Amino acid sequence: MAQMADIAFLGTGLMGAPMARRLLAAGHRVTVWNRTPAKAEALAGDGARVAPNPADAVADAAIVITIVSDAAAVTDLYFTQGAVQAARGGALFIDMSSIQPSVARDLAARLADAGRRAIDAPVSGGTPGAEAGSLAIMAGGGEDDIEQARPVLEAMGQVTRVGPHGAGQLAKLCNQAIVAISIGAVSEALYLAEKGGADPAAVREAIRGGFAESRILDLHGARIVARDWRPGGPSTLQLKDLDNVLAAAQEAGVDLPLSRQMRERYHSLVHELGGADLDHSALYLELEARNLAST
Ligand code: NA7
Repeated sequence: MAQMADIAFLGTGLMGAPMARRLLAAGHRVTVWNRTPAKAEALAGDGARVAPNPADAVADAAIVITIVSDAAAVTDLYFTQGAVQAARGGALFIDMSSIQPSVARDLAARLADAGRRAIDAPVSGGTPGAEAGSLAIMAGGGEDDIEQARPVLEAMGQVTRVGPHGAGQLAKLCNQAIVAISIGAVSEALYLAEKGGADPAAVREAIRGGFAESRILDLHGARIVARDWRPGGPSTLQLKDLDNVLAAAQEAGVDLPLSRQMRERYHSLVHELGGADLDHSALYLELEARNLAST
């Protein structure tokens, strides 16, 4: 039986809420806070204590988990809204948001200066993975810190240490490049099926189990066939990730042509076609618009 921890959980959005529920179900003592209070209050019935602000939430916590939109939000929470200062000395901060690796390294250094410890541990698997506790968790940071966090993280998914601070975020970007490019590939295949005179739903069924099988063909392919664009993963966050992929590529001195193209197409979906809050499988709409424009 894993040792139960006092956990502060900041950010109970689409991903954070089911993740916090997994921690509560595993028996941890969890205090939640969310900028829009109703989303945190919804967890009271699951046994969470609801805090009025981030500083109150972290006061007694050994572990502080954050999963918010982006680097600006994490930095704001840590330093402007005072979560770092209000936490106990030696508290372990686990940021599960997806942010730039360089920012994760900077945050870890700033936390170390403040006598706190940090891990970057972004996730993949979306809301179904969060609900099932089957997220892929990519952890960067010190080995001892990650071992301390492991029993807590394992309530939410499978944990792999991929390197020092920032490496978890780099792994997530590698993952997001594959996700975006795969959505692009599945979109093209299903669009060709539709326009070429086959039944796209039947084509998806027929190729499952062959070399083209993937979670993206399964889950996002089903969304595309049903034209169900309700967000599991909002397109605006996919665009943020692709911007971060390109920044990391530049830092590493490499060119990633497919990622560059996907970044342009998600930019168009989000900023020209009004798709910011649609699921990232809505890249299909960009493909349709692009084809309509060229006919
Ligand atoms: P959501 O459902 O859009 O949730 C984003 C969360 O971040 C939500 O709780 C927001 O609070 C919170 N947020 C955003 N900005 C801030 C600031 N400045 N301060 C505090 N809290 C903030 O996204 P997901 O759950 O799908 O994704 C979360 C992360 O996982 C993201 O990095 C993805 O790329 C992966 P709100 O409820 O809007 O008040």
